Amino acid sequence: MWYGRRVAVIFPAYNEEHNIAQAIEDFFGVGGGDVVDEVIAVDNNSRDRTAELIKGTRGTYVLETRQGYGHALQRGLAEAAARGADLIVMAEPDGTFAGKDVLKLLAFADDFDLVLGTRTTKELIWQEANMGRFLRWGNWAVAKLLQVLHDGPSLSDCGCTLRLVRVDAYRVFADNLTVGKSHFLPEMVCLALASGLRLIEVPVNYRGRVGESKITGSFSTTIRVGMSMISLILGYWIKRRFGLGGISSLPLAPRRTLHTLR
Ligand SMILES: Nc1nc2c(ncn2[C@@H]2O[C@H](COP(=O)(O)OP(=O)(O)OP(=O)(O)O)[C@@H](O)[C@H]2O)c(=O)[nH]1
Ligand SMILES: [Mg+2]
Repeated sequence: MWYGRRVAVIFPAYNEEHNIAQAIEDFFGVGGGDVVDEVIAVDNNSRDRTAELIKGTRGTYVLETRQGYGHALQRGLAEAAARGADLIVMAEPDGTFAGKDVLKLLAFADDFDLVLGTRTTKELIWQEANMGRFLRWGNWAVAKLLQVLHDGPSLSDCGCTLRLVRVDAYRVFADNLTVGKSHFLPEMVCLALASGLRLIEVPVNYRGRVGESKITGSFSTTIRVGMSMISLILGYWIKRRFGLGGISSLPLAPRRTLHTLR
């Protein structure tokens, strides 16, 4: 619990046997163990021991058969909301994120609807991390495109899974999420900005991966995902500009007034 609000962590997991159990424990242990109420691990048709290992922990096992990072995360979000979470933290179980950084996201959860991690802060990129110059500036450039075209706050990372969304904010755009593949993250941001939600980025640690990489470990996959993100961002810009696809008609989240400030 975080000041009376239920916190759920969701992990998309595809063949993550090397670190899934440790990650579940790490995130349950945040803040001494009283902060995270539930860790939901979404098994995405893993062919290794991921399912068996999740079931051996106090985490919640969910199977998503539609293959893809976006499908796994969409399922995790829906599951967490249905199970009564107030604050949902998205993360990865591959050792790249530190459970303790959840506290940084929670620190902003009162004032913002979405709190996005950024992995591009030089001092927090660990030596073993897969965040060389190309990936770092590539993530930054795509994030800047999103920021400028969608009138966002300062953004410096388009691909950081570690983020928090308030469940009331998630419900505003949940039905409009469409991306099931690896370019899912910017869609959430485009929809949140179109809905007038409040976003902020906070720097998080980015460590070396445990187990085999599935997305940014390969140069060609990275380029493909980057291109998909750019066309998604441009597509949403066109939809907003010309009021297509129901984007301009998303229900606007209520703006904060003095009365809603705590
Ligand atoms: N690529 C991929 N990842 C999936 C899928 N389903 C779930 N995932 C999970 O999504 C997360 C992202 O994949 P990663 O391989 O970590 O990709 P990345 O974070 O870009 O890069 P590295 O962490 O450096 O390998 C991991 O937690 C995967 O287990 C899927 O169908 N494809
Ligand atoms: Mg990863």
